[in-house]
Amino acid sequence: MKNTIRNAFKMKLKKGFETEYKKRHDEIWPELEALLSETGIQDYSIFLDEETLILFAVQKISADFDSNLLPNHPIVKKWWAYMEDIMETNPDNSPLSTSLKEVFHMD
Ligand code: RM4
Repeated sequence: MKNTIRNAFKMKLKKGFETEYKKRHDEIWPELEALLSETGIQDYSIFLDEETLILFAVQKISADFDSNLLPNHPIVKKWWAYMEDIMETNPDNSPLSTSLKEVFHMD
């Protein structure tokens, strides 16, 4: 995919759910994965800092990525409701998320 932008953000896991979080992502719903891909996300990783329970997410998004599309999609809403018990979330079940600024990159 051409014209991609690296996007990074952090989220927060609730204590005691390290194994469960990994398990749910190992078994990610195929329809969610397909949706993320169709929306223009690729090369998406989430890393866990086991000391702070910060989840560090990094992905490539297409330059024309529409950030309004996913939060309003029924599959994403269902996933967020499913994940709500193990992550720090907003009242609408979306994960608490903070954008991160890129300060270095090497290909
Ligand atoms: C995360 C969180 C994100 C989602 C990934 C797949 O735990 O719910 O919003 O993009 O899963």
